[in-house]
Amino acid sequence: MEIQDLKHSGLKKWVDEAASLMTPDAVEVCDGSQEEYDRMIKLTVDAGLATPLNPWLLPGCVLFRSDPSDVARVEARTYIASASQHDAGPTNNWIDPDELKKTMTGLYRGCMKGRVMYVIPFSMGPVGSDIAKIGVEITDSPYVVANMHIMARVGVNVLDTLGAEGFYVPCFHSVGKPLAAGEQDNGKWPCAPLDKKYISHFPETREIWSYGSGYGGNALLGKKCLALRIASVIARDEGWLAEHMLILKITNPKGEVKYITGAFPSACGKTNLAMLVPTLPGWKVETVGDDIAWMKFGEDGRLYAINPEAGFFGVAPGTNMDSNKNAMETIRRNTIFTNVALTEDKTVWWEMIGYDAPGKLIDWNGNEWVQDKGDKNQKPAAHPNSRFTGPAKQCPAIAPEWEDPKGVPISAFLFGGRRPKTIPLVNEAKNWTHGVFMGSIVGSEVTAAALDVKAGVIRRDPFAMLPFCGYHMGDYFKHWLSIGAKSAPDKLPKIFFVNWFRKNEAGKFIWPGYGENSRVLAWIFDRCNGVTDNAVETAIGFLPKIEAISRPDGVSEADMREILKVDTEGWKKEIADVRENHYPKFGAKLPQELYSELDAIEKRLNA
Ligand code: GTP
Ligand code: SPV
Ligand code: MN
Repeated sequence: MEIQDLKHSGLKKWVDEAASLMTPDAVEVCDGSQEEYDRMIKLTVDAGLATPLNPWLLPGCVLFRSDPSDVARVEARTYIASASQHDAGPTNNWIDPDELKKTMTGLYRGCMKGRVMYVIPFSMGPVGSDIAKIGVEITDSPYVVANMHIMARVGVNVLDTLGAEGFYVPCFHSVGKPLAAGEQDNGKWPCAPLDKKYISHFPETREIWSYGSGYGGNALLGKKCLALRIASVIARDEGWLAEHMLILKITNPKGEVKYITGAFPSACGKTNLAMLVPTLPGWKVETVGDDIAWMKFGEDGRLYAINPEAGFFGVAPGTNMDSNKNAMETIRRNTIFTNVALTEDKTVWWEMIGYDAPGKLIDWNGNEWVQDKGDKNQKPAAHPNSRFTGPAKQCPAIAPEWEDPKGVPISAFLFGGRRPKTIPLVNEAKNWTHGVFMGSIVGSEVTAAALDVKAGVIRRDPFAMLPFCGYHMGDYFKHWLSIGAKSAPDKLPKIFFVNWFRKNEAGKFIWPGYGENSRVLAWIFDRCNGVTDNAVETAIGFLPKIEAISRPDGVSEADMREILKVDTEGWKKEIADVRENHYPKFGAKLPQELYSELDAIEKRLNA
């Protein structure tokens, strides 16, 4: 399709203007077809950017290696350019929108020279659903086009739904590497240096401008940029929730069904939990979404969630047949791998894939790599934030209703992070406000999912939304409180905290996690069903009675007591840190109700 085929006059004008600014060699409107996908992959293979994988073992799969500087989100280069700095809040980077647009217009000028400009109409959420939102991404990266085909609904039916004057979120993306006459990428992943990268959001005008990175959330603009940062602003304005949450369906041995969402920071276990294979007999978990949930109230006063995405952009390392069989089966075909290692028979390998590296590999940097288990300091063959992009419909555990436009009714929200100490395996909030308080203080060890934050240290990541909230986090807490006031307490999801990552003195995980997490989900399920004799009320909320969660192999009763107790001293430190370092950041925007919760928990801990 070409520009003149666009029926939406605003869209046509916007594309025309972008083309004259960015001066590509050609402009192409994407139709979302298989032919188009195959052509994008062929282009990247011909440019030396992609390696087709073994068609017998991994049909339709391909491997990309990115530039070593372009391997994850760049939080320090991510901007919320609201008209007023105050509206971006203390946790977002801000630049005056006019100034930022001026700078970026300078960068965009001529940036697509030697390349094709692709115009990608996409829908986040089933096409035509009331909850879905349409975006149009302009990009010069065929890698982005192919990934968007998997992660969103792309193509002509989106344009039909948009019609002649529908609303869409305009998204600019360029890798920021124009080509001189005759120049080709020639095997080198195109991107711009760090100080030229910008991942910018204009919340009032609902625009996204991204420049200089080709990786993940920096470049696939439907995901974090639209479905979280811009959508969180729209959700605030319209009274719904756009959250960094997985959505799962759980069925108990009696055949009763509940839906649960969970917010954990990046690389803290959402994909794994969403696809969990229960070790508890008779229980079943199915997947609705693994990263983002949009939730609106139904007429019955319950919150209904949809997964706005159509694929999984999942962390590869650690994924194996034991930890996540459903993910492994999803990515057997039609999958894009980025920054994993390549084997001699043209398949993929990564750390903790479940078996030793078969022979000589090519690591994510493109160098020969032979596993040396004696060398504790050997650099990994796959980048820790290497990822797979796989179609959700290929997941054997995908719930049949995953594309239901009205969404699924949510019974519980989980919050959690990586906390080696203090935070118990699971506890339940006393009520909505207490739950919002606990969501607001979530902390987690930083992972490799962002480039520029120091991995390993614990940082507060409220609601797992720290890098993804498009406005002032204090207002976001207030929005959560207001959602709780919109419905009856028994219609609202119950709020739980989980921590799969407690470690013992030797630094080993106490809880085996993965499929064994079903034991915790079963307790949560029962709590949602009104069971009360399985918990005790404590200073921090409801904790399971020791025998209320069955023990997996290798977990002793003493271990169970350790991870299900109230660590009073640890919690006092936690509360002091919130009072001294976390809450003051939000100034007058921090809702008084949350300070009252802080006072109340402190009092209970001191009682
Ligand atoms: P994003 O896609 O970045 O938002 O990450 P995510 O929250 O979906 O995390 P994911 O499920 O991909 O897990 C990230 C890492 O945590 C992987 O290496 C997993 O193997 C590991 N992990 C997931 N669940 C558990 C668990 O229950 N216990 C332990 N110890 N590790 C886990
Ligand atoms: C995350 O970092 O939370 C991700 C990966 O899900 S990315 O799409 O790159 O944001
Ligand atoms: Mn994520």
